[in-house]
Amino acid sequence: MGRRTGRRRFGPIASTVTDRPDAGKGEGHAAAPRDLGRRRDRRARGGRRGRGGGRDRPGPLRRCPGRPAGLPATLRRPGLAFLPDGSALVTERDSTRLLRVGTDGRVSEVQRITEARPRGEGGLLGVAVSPAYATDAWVYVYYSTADDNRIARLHLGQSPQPILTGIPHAGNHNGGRLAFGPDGMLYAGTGDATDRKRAQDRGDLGGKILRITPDGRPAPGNPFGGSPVWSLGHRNVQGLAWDGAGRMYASEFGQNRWDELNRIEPGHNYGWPAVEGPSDDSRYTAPLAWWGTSDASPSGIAISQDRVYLACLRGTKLYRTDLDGGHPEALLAGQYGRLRHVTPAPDGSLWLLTSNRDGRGSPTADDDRILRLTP
Ligand SMILES: [Ca+2]
Repeated sequence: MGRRTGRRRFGPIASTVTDRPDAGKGEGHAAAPRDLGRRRDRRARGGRRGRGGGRDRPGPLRRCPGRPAGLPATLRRPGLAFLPDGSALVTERDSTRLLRVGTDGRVSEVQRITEARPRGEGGLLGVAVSPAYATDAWVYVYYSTADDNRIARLHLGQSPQPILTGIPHAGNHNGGRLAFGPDGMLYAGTGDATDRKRAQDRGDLGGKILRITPDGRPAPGNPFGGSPVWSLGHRNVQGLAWDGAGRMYASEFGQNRWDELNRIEPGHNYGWPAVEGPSDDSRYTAPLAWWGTSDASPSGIAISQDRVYLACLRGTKLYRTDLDGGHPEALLAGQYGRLRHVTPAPDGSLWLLTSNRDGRGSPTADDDRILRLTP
């Protein structure tokens, strides 16, 4: 990644970057600027850049001895969430299998979500575990049907009960990340379903971050009355995380210019499709950090020890930044191929999902894998 400078003038983009539904191609991009890492203008950040360079920087990630759990090569796995016992639930988009990875690394199939209809980037996507799992045993899944994307909850082994339906669906840009916030509410990242005007329509569930109660109602305190919409102007949100102060972050998979790390505030508009990356338009909230799409293409994100980690698909690396997006570092560059997701485990390790068998990677015999790393 290049050394950070102040605001950079946008360079020209290649001629191939029309808004083909396939071009967002979700996880690949037709063309993108050179390898660039850019931050928003220092003036807007209170000049924190001077804070000591390498001081207090965490070291490189290390592989945990004895693991990671190697999964048998299968399809790509968009979702991962931990159960209270330290085992993990993993979704497989195309097979619609819900898998459980034990603390010993063993993998077992819990069930298939037969209600899900895989197509393009749709299928069985995100998974989240109720914060009250010990008493309510609810597991939440986000999946595509023939008509929509929806959120359902289930008790393991039983049929999913839809709690929010009608999220726009298309071959690409289906969103799909689910996560419980520190407020106990369930957040979902949706995509624009390749109809970009959805993102600016408050009445449309596409291109949004949604916030609902554990039983699927619009959460109290949402910014637009009785709507589940929490923030708008998103293209295809695939990563959600919170820091220790309860601030929310999301990754934004850019069309062909800039991928973004955003801090999410209720009711804020993150610009898509009018703006990609930073802008001076006060209607839109600028990202904390942004990268050229060929450099990053971030999917899942995680926060651990006051650092943000972004799993990058096309960029085949793990970016780590400060909580304000500063001091970006590229970790694991090129080592494991495309990285789909990163999640902190209950034991403090980070679990990464590779995504080299999604038709866009170069899988090795070991792919796809879960990597377990020590921050
Ligand atoms: Ca944006």
